[in-house]
Amino acid sequence: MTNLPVNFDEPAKETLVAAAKKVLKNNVLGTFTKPAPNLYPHQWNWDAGFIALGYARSDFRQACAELTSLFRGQWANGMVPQIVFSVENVGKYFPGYFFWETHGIPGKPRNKRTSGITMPPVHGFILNRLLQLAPDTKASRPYFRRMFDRVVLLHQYYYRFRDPGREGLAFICHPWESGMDNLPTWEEVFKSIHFDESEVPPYERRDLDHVDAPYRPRKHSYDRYIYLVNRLRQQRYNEPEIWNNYPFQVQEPMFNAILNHSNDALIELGKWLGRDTGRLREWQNQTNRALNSKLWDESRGIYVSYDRVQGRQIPIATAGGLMPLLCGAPDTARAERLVSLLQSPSFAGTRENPAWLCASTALDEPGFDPCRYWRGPVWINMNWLLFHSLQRYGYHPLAARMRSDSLELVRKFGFWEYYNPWKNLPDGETNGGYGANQFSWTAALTLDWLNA
Ligand code: 2M8
Repeated sequence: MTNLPVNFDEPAKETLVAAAKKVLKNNVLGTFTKPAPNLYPHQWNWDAGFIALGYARSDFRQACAELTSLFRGQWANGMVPQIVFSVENVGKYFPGYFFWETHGIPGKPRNKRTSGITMPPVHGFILNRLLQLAPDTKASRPYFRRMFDRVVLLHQYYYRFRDPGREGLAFICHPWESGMDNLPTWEEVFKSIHFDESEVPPYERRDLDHVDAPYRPRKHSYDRYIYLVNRLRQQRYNEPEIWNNYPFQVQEPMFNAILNHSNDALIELGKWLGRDTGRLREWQNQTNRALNSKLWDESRGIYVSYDRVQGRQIPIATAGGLMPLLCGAPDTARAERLVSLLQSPSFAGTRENPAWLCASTALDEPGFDPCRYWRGPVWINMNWLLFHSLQRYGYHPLAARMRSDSLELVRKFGFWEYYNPWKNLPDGETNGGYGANQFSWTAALTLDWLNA
């Protein structure tokens, strides 16, 4: 593919590929790869999907192993957990396995230590991409057959347990389920969740041992994350009853766009495997319809979250609000509005103050912060998803910019977890990369973009 950043010649590409491979090599722990050396020492759900792509062309076995290993943590009801804990790294991350109190919950695999919530279901389309890159599709067929069944079971979980109104939209029950943990959107939801301090169990953060506080969530948010975990564990993760009395239930556009793009992919995979895809098609139609009828914000021209408990949209513009392009939900008129917003000062900045694509929270949102996790920084996995979204609608030059901005950031600053969206950094600052360094999905998606 053309359109590499300016001055990006072959030797530069080779250097970047070698460095990206080294990141994965240093983070691999046998059958899975941790997201980062110290901050995230276990296996994370959607990270596993992106990371698999980093191995797909050079080590197909490891690519497949990443998903196999994650799905070993799948619960009997189909839920695939946000974290599958590694026994060796006990005590190195908070909240660890014991805090979740999932031990003995019916349906959790007995021999796996997992958290009790889920994450954006990227697995369907990751699997489809792995199939396209498989060195020997015939030999890999049993793997794809097995994984297809597992991913369908996961989708069934969403439509059965997270969509009580049978609308076609799955709700998330914790900011961590969105993968975009610290969006200003969640602060808005938190405003209507009231509790006493005594309902937050004592806890000690570990993230601040590795990353400075201005780059991570504030205590106010963390207290609420922990309050919600406590509610879930007190109610023994007992679905669907638990949802009759639980304060955080949000239908978020990216989560559902990812789910539906995975439906697209499962339909293709199902055809290849000779499976019935009728139910997947129903889900696919229903979810696209519901994204458009319930989550579209006409005044701003973007998709937004819906708080099921308060019964209202949360009008905050985030990169996730552009993501329904991924699953083909918007018609051409809405797609045009999304794309013009993406190119407007809200995401692209101005001539005097230009921005790298794409800020996680829009640059003009009151809750925007260029350094704090998910409040504004650029994330490479979001850019990768937006790249494919834009390609789907034929916006090729803009897709190419999404890719070249990402590669330029990586090349300039290294394989960080997230990046300052402003091209002009404050005086005296030379590093625009934040959070964990040597971050796995940044390396993996760089490799995918470079076809390496
Ligand atoms: C971040 O989330 C974890 C909790 O799941 C954390 O902050 O401790 C998020 O960026 C999430 O999207 C990501 O999957 C995870 C591991 O990279 O880190």
